[in-house]
Amino acid sequence: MPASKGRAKPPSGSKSQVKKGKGKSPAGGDSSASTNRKNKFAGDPRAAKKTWARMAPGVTTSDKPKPPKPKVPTTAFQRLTEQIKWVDVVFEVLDARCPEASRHPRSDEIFGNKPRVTVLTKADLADMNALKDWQATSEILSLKNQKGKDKLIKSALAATESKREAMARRGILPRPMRVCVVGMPNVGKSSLINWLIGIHKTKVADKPGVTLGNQWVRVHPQLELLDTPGILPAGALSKESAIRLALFNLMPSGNYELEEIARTGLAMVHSRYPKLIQAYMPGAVVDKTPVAEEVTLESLARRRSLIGLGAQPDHMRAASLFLTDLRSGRIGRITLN
Ligand SMILES: Nc1nc2c(ncn2[C@@H]2O[C@H](COP(=O)(O)OP(=O)(O)OP(=O)(O)O)[C@@H](O)[C@H]2O)c(=O)[nH]1
Ligand SMILES: [Mg+2]
Repeated sequence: MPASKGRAKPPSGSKSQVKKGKGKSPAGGDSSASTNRKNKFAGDPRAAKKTWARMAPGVTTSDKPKPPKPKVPTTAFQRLTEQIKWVDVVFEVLDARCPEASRHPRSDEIFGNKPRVTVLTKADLADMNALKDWQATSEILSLKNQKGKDKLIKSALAATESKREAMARRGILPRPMRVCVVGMPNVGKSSLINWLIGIHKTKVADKPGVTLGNQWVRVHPQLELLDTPGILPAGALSKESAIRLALFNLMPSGNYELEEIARTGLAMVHSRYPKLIQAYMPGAVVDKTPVAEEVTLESLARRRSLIGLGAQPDHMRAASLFLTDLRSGRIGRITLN
């Protein structure tokens, strides 16, 4: 029937009214209402302002008191300083191949008066003669063997002794002391925790930036360790420190130019450890200063038959090889202070 067919169809005029949605939606649903409000403000920002003023009588949008901003630490540095307030002692982990460079330039400010135990890892890769000044003030460890565990635990307990005594005096029930493990990326913070407990509880890999969040691990009835992400104070580093961190893989590879770092590193190692370079590149001239002509990435590439396009020595592959050999200890035990 033509008449009923006509009624069933919504009239074209009414359809366009619903779409424009000036008033309440026919169904009164939330989504339509919010759509209508949005539409109302879309063309005229003053309309929205007026509505706010109506909602809070006597208050204009400009006078409306802003809620105080919560003091949430935003930078890694702020998060760390905040965290350290809540622990009893800090393990400051440094790399024994470059202890000075791997210490945070603002470490005294970060740690304040908090008891601190300084731990140098990777002793098996480092030159112990160059670490004489560190022996009295730090624990120098190789996590590749079991030596030094008891001594480290004792140092941590000794550093918290006064705290434990103060708690006992005030009648507070004894609890494990909290230790925050802090250091630059890839120095061996997570490995240190695993080494202490003898199992792989925390994630470890030979690249900077593996630990992304905090993790508590009980390593002794009286000690709980907090594994933390490595902190790289990129803006505050001296050029000398940055070079050492790059050489020993303590900063992300995107932060430096591989070939340039390898070239600088080869010259540094050559001038400080000429005998090691003589063994690494037999026959290379090692007694010229400042840097012997022969000890270059080019000659290393030739010696190792790293030949690239146009039968030319491949400097990039030589740079990569040198860094791998330096970091793994294949060249020898090296410390660049
Ligand atoms: N040879 C040697 N390697 C070590 C030693 N300590 C740690 N490593 C190695 O160093 C690398 C980095 O160790 P991690 O424990 O992941 O370092 P991290 O400080 O936790 O690193 P991020 O979580 O990235 O900050 C791993 O390949 C470890 O095996 C050590 O004493 N000797
Ligand atoms: Mg880690």
